[in-house]
Amino acid sequence: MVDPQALAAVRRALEEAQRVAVLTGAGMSAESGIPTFRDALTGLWSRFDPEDLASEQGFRADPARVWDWYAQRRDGVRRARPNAGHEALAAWGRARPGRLCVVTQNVDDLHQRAGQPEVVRLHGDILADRWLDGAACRERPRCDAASAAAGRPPRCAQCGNLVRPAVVWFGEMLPAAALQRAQEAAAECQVLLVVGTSGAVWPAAGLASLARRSGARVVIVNPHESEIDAEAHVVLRGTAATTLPALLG
Ligand code: BV8
Repeated sequence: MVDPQALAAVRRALEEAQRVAVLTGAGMSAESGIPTFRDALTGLWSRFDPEDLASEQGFRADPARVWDWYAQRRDGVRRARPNAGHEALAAWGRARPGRLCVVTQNVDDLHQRAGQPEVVRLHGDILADRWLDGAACRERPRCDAASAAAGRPPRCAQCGNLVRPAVVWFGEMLPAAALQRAQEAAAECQVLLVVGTSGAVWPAAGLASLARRSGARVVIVNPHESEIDAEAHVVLRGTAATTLPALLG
């Protein structure tokens, strides 16, 4: 149960803040039925290491296995609905134009489907595809999606280039513009809400210490301990779908 005094104090800080930034992780979508990243590796995938499946090396080593893992996760995202936490964040952002920036590590589209005005995607979009090797074709038309031969994964019928999910894999650079916008939001906000992340993955996890060093109040919403709890002024031990409506409703 979240401490009512702490909740009231964070509510006040949010209302007084000129700018609020929110960093969300897989826990934000857990109550929408999307397994958290670590959970996604349990059960069927438990014998794999994230870096084996969510990396270019892992994909090149066994494209069908990685493609199937993403296909299963994509089905889950399409079946999922934004939860009360997504809705509360989106309503708060719509009511305060320009004051809230949501930075997400998640590759689902639930913040967007809830109508969140500004969402910065650090790790890409699981529902989108791109070519593994840029446009490898030498002849025209170069590797266009229409020419992709069906398969697990689809590939270019002309040059064999593979289709891959448009997500940021381990060992890959984050999109520069997204990371820069995220760092700006963390450095300029008066309150940073960190919701549903283990704080294990960098450089996203570093946004909490950047916000703190820049003078923001850092508030963590997570039912369990995370690797960045030490960066928080306040830790609310609750879930996204119950705590965010209480904070923002
Ligand atoms: C990079 C897309 C430059 C794919 C993902 C230091 C600096 C820079 C890099 C590194 C560094 N140290 C190590 C690295 C390398 C690496 C890294 O961080 N490794 C980790 C494992 C140590 N980082 C990278 O490779 C990044 N690239 O830095 O490029 C570079 C290049 C080469 C060499 C060096 C540097 C790229 C990282 C992006 C990887 N791609 N996603 C896909 O999804 O398939 S990350 C993936 O894992 C997810 O997107 C997510 O971001 C992350 C998992 O984190 P969480 O979201 O926190 O999820 P998790 O399951 O861990 O935790 C869930 C939390 O929710 C828990 O705390 C739980 O308690 C809580 N929870 C549960 N239920 C609820 C809840 N909370 C609220 N409500 C609930 N109901």
